[in-house]
Amino acid sequence: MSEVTIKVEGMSCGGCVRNVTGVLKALPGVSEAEVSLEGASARVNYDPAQVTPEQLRTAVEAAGFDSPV
Ligand code: 9UX
Repeated sequence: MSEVTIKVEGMSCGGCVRNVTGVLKALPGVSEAEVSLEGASARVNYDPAQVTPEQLRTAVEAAGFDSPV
C-alpha cells in the first residue's frame, strides 16, 4: 500500500469534499481517501499494482475539479 497527496482545486463546500472522496474511494485499489477543503488536497492510500497517482488525478478532473501536478 502506498500513500500520496494530490492537489484538488476548485472545491467550495463540504459537498465537494464528499463528492471527491466518493470518486476516489470508488477507484479500484483505493483503500482510503481524506480530502481537505482548506488544504485543497487529498491524501490517498492506494495499491500501486491497481491504480496510479495519475489515474487519481484524472478521476478528480473528470468529476469537475482541477488536480495539477
Ligand atoms: Mo457545494 Mo461542490 O454546494 O461540487 S457540492 S459547491
